Amino acid sequence: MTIIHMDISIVIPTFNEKNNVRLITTRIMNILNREDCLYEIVFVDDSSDDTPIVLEQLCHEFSCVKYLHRKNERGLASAVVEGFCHSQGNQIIVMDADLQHPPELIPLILKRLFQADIVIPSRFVPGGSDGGLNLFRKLISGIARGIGRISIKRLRPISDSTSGYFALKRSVIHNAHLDPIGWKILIEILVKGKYRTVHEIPYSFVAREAGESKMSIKEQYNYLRHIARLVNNSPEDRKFYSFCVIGTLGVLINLFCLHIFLKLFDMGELSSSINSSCIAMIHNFLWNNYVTWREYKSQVLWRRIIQFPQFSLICGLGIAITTLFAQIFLFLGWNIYAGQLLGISVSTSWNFFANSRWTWPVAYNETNREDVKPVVTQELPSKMSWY
Ligand SMILES: Nc1nc2c(ncn2[C@@H]2O[C@H](COP(=O)(O)OP(=O)(O)O)[C@@H](O)[C@H]2O)c(=O)[nH]1
Ligand SMILES: [Mg+2]
Repeated sequence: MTIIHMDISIVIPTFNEKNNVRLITTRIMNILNREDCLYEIVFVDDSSDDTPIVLEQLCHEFSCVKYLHRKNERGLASAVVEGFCHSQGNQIIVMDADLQHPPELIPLILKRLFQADIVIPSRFVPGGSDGGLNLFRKLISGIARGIGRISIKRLRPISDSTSGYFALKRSVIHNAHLDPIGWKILIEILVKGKYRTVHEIPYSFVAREAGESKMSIKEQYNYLRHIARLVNNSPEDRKFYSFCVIGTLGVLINLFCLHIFLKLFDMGELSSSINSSCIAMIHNFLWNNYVTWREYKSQVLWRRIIQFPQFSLICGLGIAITTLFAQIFLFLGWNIYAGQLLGISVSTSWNFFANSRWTWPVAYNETNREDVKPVVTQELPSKMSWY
C-alpha cells in the first residue's frame, strides 16, 4: 500500500453555493497546479439546493476534490471542524466558497506558513480592505471584533480574528478540543490552538457576485455565546472579569453596611465607614481567594497568613489612587464623577495586577508560564506588489 503524503488541504464550507463551487475549484486549481505540491479541496456541505449535485460532478472530474454532505445539520464553524477531521494535509487553508476570499493569495499564504504557525489574510492591516461588505455589516462586524478583543487576551493583537480566510499548520489543532458555536471558527483556534507565531497579510475582501450571504442576527447572538464560553473556559480571561464582578458586589455590600450601621445601629460616620469598608474587603478577599484565583491557593502557611493584610494594603492603595484622581479633577475644575470613574478604572487595574503579582504570586508565575505570548507579525503591503 502506498501512503500518499498530502501537503495542503483547502477546506471550504458550503451552504447553497451551486453557482460558486465550480468557479472556486477551477480558480484554486489554476493556482495550485503551478505550485510543486500535493493538494486536496475538501468541501463540507450543508446545502438544501443542488450544490451536492455539482460537487458530485466535480469529484468525478477532479481527483483532488472531495466533498462531504451533512444532512439536517447547519453551522459554518462545525463544518470547518468536520473538514479538519476529513482532510489530510499538513497545512490547512480555510476559505469561503463565494470568491470573496481571493484564491490568488494562496501562494503567498503558503510561503508565509513556512515561517508562521497561523497565517491570516486580514482586511484591517495597512493595504487591506473590507470593501465587499455594506456599511451596516461593517459596523456589526467591527463591534463583534471589538467585543472579542476586549474579552479575550489572545485575540487582542490580531486585527482580523473573525476572518473566514486563514491557514494553519495541522500541529496547531493537534489534540485541541474544538467545539465552536456558530460561525467564527478562527477565534476557537486562536484560543485553543497551540501556536507561537501568527502572520497577517493584507487583502481586499471582494463583493459577492453569485448567491447570497447567510449571515443573520442569530449568528451574531451565537458569536456572543461563543465568546462567553471561551472566556469561561480560559482562566487567564475569566480572572479579570471575576475580579471586577466581585469588586462591584463589594461596593454594593459596602454601601448596604454603611446604611445599616448609620440607621440601625446609630453608629458615628467615621466608624460606620471604616467598618463597612472592612466587611467589603473581607468579602472581596474570600471570593477572590475561592473563585478568582481558585486554582492558585497557596499551600505555604506564612503566605496564607499574610495574604489578607497584603490584599487590604493593595486595595487601600487603590482607594488612594481613586481619591487622587477625584481630587485632581476637582482642582482642575472638571467633573468630580468623571475623575472618580477614571480613578476606579486605574485602581481596578492596579488592584488586579498587584494582587496577581504579590497576593497570589503562584497565579502570576503560572499565567506567565502557560501563556507564552504568541508573536504576531504583519506583512508590509510593499512586499506584495506582485499580488
Ligand atoms: N457547511 C456550511 N457552510 C455554510 C453555512 N453557512 C454559511 N456557509 C458557507 O460559509 C461561507 C461564508 O458564508 P457567507 O454567507 O458568504 O457569509 P458572509 O461572507 O459573512 O456574508 C460560504 O461559503 C457559505 O456557503 C452552514 O451552515 N454550513
Ligand atoms: Mg461571503
